[in-house]
Amino acid sequence: MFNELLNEIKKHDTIIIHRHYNPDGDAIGSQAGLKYLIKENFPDKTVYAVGDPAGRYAFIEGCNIDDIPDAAYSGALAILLDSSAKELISDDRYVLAEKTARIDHHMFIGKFCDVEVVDSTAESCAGLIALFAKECGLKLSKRSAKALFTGMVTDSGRFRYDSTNSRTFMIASYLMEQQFDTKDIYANLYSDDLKMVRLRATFTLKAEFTEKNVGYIYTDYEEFKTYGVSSFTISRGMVNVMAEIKGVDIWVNFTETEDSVLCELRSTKYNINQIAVKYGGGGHLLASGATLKNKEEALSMLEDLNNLVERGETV
Ligand SMILES: [Mn+2]
Repeated sequence: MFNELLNEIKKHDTIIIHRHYNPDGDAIGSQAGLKYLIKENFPDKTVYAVGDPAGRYAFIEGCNIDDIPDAAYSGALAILLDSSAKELISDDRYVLAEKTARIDHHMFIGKFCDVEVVDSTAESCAGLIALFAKECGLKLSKRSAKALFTGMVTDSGRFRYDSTNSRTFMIASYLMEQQFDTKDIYANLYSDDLKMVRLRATFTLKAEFTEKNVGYIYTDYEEFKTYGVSSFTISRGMVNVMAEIKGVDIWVNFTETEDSVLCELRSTKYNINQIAVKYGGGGHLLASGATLKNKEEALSMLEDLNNLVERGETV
């Protein structure tokens, strides 16, 4: 599965690594891990990482973004990570590259790179990169392994989400052979500012439930502005205050922005991806997102989720 990718890496002197906007731990861990991996195995190559800032994942070593001119793309290979659609890619200059390759673990929507390594059974993009290193017999350093492990931990919810399988642990074990310190990974990931702890408490109290026990939170634009944080912090950051409530198998967080309603859907057992796709979004079977036009669309989505529970078809 990785031969074509390895050949393209060997063929190009310059490799530019992209990933999605609003990076999560998997996007940054994958980007930093792959950058180290290529640099350490092919020291003569020039490797860049581009995109918007790492935000709360800036603790991952190697997350720094390279400021490069358009000319750097001439004759280069662009590798796009952890992204199911080209609209999600941060820094759209990847189109200037001579060749493009993609490594992803989201549900396959369509091909948009010359070389595609997409495996939606993988818990994380970082896990796929680690597998690439292992299967191609590449040298793996401690810092590369640590970045990739961080990606695996975040995207698998500390090895708890149902995408976690025996291969996940095999790869994690392979990475841990590098004997990096996991304590500071977990300290960085799972301790929070008091402000965020309080924000989560506020959102826990905001949660409501439909007659089918679909959990939902709706934050209108006026209220959103009072929190003084990004829409992403509310939308993605608060959806899981409704996770782990007994009897609640679907939960959704609606966040109004100036011109749309961001929506994050999660479930323990229903395919909420089909609902996200119906509204122009996507993601994974049990975790997806979409951008809606207005509150009416949000209410209509909520009705679709009620119907999904009503039908009782679990994955
Ligand atoms: Mn991911």
